[in-house]
Amino acid sequence: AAPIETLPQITTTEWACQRATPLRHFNEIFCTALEVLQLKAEFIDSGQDHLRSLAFRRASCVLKSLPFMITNVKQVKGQKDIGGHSRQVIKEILGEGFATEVEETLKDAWFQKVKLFSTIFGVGPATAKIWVEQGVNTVAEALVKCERKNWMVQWGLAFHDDLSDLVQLIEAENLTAVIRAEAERILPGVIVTLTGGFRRGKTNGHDVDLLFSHPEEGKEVNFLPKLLTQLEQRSLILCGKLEKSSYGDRVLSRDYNTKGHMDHYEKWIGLMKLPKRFCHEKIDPSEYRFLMSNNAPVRGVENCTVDDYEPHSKKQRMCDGEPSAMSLASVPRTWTARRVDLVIAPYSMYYYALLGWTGSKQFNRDIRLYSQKSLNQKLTSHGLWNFEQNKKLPAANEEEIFEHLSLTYQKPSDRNC
Ligand code: DCP
Ligand code: MG
Repeated sequence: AAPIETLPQITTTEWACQRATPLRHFNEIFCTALEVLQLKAEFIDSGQDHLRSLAFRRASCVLKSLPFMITNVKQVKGQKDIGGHSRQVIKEILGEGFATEVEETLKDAWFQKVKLFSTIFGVGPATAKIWVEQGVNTVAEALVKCERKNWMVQWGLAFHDDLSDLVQLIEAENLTAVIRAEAERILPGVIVTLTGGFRRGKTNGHDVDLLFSHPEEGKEVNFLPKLLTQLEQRSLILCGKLEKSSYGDRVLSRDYNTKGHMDHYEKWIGLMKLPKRFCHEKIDPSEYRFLMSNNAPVRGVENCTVDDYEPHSKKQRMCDGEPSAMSLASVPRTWTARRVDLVIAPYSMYYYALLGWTGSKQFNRDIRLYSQKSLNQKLTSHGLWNFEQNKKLPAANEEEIFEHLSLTYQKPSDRNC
């Protein structure tokens, strides 16, 4: 082995938001292992604080940002984000090629089941754990055995086969193009951005996250229900729920708190029916519209409001009865069910929403904690509050948010913490 003095030394920053974390890096073997332990800790501690699971994540984050591969555990000694447990895992992998705890976790039936169930739409680790304790072993059993399922879980279970298969970039891009064409007809000048993992350069993901806005503030009001009605006419909607925005004026105050919610924007969360063609070839949206059964704009959409848009609650009731999600899932289809989130932000908050919805989740945790601890500023997906100046700081692009926070700009593909 090379003497430690000749090996590259880690020089890292205190916060993950102060450095670039690319998607592909040199320490995959360690990060994959640490993230298994992160997940295990998250499952065990679900409902409690996430300190243990986050410790593994922070260690993995440092490793992802290094321009070289760790070849000797002494290289990570004294790194505050790489604790004893993580160091042990790295040491074992360096020596044996694997870490016993990780291998055992992956083989553990409880872990496998909680992991499987917590990927179901509408099911989190807490519910997944309850199911496992109740003796549920498979998705098919969950469908039969579990009672009091909400609409998300019912549809999530019925379409689990479709949904467990990752969304590919081409599908996300085709869906974005089709939705953009529809959106543009309803509201010319509308901004439609594919966010989430795809914006960070991932080539697949568990869902499609679309953020909308309009440069003329106020124009975004009532846009989402109109768009949804139109998409429904285009046979793109399977099921979903539109949530009203819930920030009101509070978002402008210093006491504003997202309290467990990711944010308070108006949003639609649901499943869309993506034509199977979407995964094979680039779609021309104008041609796609021509192919759809109803080519004409939907009458009445112009005056549609959030309260008018309720087809999904009807569908939810429907799936308690006979024309169940299950029977729909089992017939041959020309489409695949996909998880889609649609979010709309007033333009004055748009770049904060963009930053938040681009993620990663860990990047958000880090940059928000950094803002609070290092700068006494409160960053959310709605804005940035400076407590010293007692005011909200506007931003006309993402770069300005980093400037407000005295951070070097990190492009989306470098936010893969
Ligand atoms: N987000 C967050 N906190 C959450 C959930 C989401 O900050 N509890 C933000 C960061 C995410 C973004 O929203 O990157 C989109 O959420 P997803 O769960 O879709 O995450 P990704 O798009 O990053 O992952 P995937 O590629 O699997 O969809
Ligand atoms: Mg996503």
